Amino acid sequence: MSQPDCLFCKIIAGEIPSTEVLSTDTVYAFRDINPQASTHVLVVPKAHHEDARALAADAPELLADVVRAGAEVAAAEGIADSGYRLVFNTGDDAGRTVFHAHLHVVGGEPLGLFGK
Ligand code: DGP
Repeated sequence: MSQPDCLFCKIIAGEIPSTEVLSTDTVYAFRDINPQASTHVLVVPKAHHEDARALAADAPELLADVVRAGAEVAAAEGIADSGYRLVFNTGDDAGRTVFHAHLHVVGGEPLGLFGK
């Protein structure tokens, strides 16, 4: 269930290189190309779903796998106790740029409040 023109489907397939952090049967985690903190990892479902809203509606078990993997990534990165942020940017106002659901795992340093 991949989409031929989807950047993250190509990363999952290994057609575009990435730095792997975690891979399971259902999810893949890799380092963000433009990190916003010392730890910035993206967790994506291997099956294509456009965004978090579609993932929640169509495959809630897979959404749970993604969030669980986010926590595993935080533990593996050594930031589980210091704290981290899990973010799904969904829709234009959130600045979403890639149309394959992805969870940002951000941390490793104090994070500012976000909004505008
Ligand atoms: P968003 O704004 O939520 O759609 O975030 C998309 C993220 O994807 C952004 O933080 C940068 C990252 N990204 C875009 N292209 C690539 C790429 O080719 N490789 C990697 N590793 N990350 C990418």
